[in-house]
Amino acid sequence: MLEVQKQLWHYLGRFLCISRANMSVDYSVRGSVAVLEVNNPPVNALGHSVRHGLKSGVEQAARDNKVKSIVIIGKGQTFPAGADIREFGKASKDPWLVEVGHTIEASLKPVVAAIHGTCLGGGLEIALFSHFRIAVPSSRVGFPEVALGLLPGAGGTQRLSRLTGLQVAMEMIYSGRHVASKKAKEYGIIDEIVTGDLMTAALKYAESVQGRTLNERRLGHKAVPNTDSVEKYTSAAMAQVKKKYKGFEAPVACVQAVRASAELPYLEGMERERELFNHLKASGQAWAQQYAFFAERAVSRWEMPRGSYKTAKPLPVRSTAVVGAGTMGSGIAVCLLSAGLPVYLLEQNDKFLQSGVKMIENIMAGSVKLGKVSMETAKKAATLLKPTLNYNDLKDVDLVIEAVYEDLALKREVFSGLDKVCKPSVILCTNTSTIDIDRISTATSRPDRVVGTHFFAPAYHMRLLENIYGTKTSPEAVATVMKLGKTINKVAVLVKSCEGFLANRMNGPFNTEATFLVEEGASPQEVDQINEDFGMPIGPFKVRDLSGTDISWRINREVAKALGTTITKETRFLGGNRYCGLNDDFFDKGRYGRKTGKGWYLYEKVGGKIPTVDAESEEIINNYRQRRQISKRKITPQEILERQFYSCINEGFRILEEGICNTPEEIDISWIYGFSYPKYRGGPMFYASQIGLKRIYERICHYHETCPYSIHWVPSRLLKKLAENDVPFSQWSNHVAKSKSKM
Ligand code: 3H9
Repeated sequence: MLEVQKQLWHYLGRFLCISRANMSVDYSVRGSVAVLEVNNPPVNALGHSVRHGLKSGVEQAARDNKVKSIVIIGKGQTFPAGADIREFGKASKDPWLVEVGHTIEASLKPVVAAIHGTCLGGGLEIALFSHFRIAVPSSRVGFPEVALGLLPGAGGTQRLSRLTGLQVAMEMIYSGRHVASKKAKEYGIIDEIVTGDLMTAALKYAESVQGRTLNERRLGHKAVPNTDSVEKYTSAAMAQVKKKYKGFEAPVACVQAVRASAELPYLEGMERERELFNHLKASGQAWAQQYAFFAERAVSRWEMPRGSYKTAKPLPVRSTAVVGAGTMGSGIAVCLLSAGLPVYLLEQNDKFLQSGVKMIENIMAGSVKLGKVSMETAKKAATLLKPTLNYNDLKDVDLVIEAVYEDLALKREVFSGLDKVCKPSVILCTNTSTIDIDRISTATSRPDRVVGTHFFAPAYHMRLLENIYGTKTSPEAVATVMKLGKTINKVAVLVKSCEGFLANRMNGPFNTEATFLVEEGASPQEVDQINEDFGMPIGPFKVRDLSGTDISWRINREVAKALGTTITKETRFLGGNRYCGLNDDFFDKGRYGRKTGKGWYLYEKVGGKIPTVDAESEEIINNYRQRRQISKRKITPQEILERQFYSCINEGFRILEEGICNTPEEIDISWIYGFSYPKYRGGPMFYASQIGLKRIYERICHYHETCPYSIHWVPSRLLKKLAENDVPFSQWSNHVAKSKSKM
């Protein structure tokens, strides 16, 4: 059979003048134009065989007298979207991308890059080595390497500035921004935007440039414009990098590399780019960011005991409803509306409803102002929003998201109301952040249709969507909300229902330890600063002031109620676990956080954002310690970091052990998109693998001994096993699967 295929290919190739330099680039001659069609699905990444195919294709075209010009084009959905990231970390194989590029640039026959889809990274570098670039209107170009902890390493930093000038090149490269064809043409990156069939347009364009002198088309020969402003552009770019990408190494190196394009001759600039690229490539940050790239894609391959992404089909969602127009409900409505979905917004009275509508309008207006949403989308959203006080209006919608207060009785009442009016195929979602899905779903006659969709505040901004299945939730319901995540531009992670689910459950010990550390002697500002230096956007006490000390106060009372006890000024243990009532003292003084102008910090006004340290806050903490005869001790930054992050890592291993999720990737992505954990550290589980599980396990055992009354320090069995057997990170999931099957 294989032999027959080979023969067929041989004859077909001779007939159509098609050959395959290798399996990844199809070479054909159409009239006087050689066409190099990159064929490496899904994104035509420039792996070794593509690089080899492109180089040998250009060389073959050079030898063929019939050929007068060359087209490089991508087969399938896109022009090459970059180097093959999976090859990073392996021994590199010749030809490397720069060599391929210089072969293209040196070609005496004009080379035209014909762009569609996403022409990114190494793909854009190949286009910039070509003499001409044409693109269809829907295509986008850019250098996203920075998101992988890298910089464009095949001449991108030296060549883009020669076309666009320094300012645009610096900004495009340090931000990784994708640019649509129209803008790319304005910048001079694209020569012509073509419509209709790209291949036909490319052949026509390639014929039109035959015989053209190519020297002025070779970017390596061109000078960078406005080099006298290099200092000005560099300092402006560095200021932006410092502000927007604190802690990330790659954006700084991106600016340095583009600067070199203005200060050094082309080949020396290429050398500088190489040096900086190699430095980044070997760094822990690049490793972590590339891990995060694949982890983000891996979490979409969800699995639950009764089904998986392979077998379950999502139901179509054409219309939606949100129940509850408070802060979360309004934020969720914005997400749905921005994706073009009609939304019924249901409230119990007109006052709450109007306040929700106003909130949605304000969020939309703010997003337009920040350039996050187009005016067109905002106008369309306004027409898609249908405020209502009537449950019956929800009878035909495909999906409902409940976002009322975190109160089980109220949620059950809402679900029972929905059960009465909604059509049989509806998917009923709850935005609960803690309550077991089964306790809510049993209020309906169709628990298989009930699923958790936990958004993170602010819902229109944070990208995590934690989807939660209960014991009865159907794979179809899960598939629908996982797809919904994509539709509304969230990163959806599937978890099994349990108290706190994945993200908040891990956040518990992280936050509890922060309070214990202050109880023992650290100051809130010290703890916040150490967290911020680690890479968290704001420290845990500033976060608490943002959400309100009243929230933690209420949650603690709920916990006590569930345990059949109450919290008093003297409470030091709750359910046998260490308890710290410091937050209660702030609450008792009316210091609820930003909303009252003071909480753990003092703010410039009610609703203010600038925290300062004040005497009253210090007094509350000192009095608290005195009352309990706690003598303040000096706590090292190392201890602060270990106690907060190692306790949450331990909880992460328990979550894996209990089958709440299946992989460490699901945990890491939840922290990156739910709590803005620094991507350059990969996520708490990846971070643990970098520290080494033996060390993590030892320290957890140490804190278990020194803090015996905190259940979160009881070492996870899975962690112990992995640490003792020195299991590499890539194998953790296999061990999770095995330990689950034994449970
Ligand atoms: C670079 O170019 C360095 C050079 O400057 C210098 C070198 C010397 N490699 O995202 P999707 C996989 S660095 C390997 O779901 P979409 C991806 O893992 C690179 N694999 O699709 C997934 O696999 P799976 C610079 C890649 O339509 C599948 O393709 N370029 C690569 O939502 C589909 O991906 C970038 O950083 C790759 N480069 O989005 C671009 N890209 O199905 C990174 C994707 O097994 N890529 N895959 O999970 C993207 O931004 C998006 O994938 C893209 C498509 C927008 C292209």
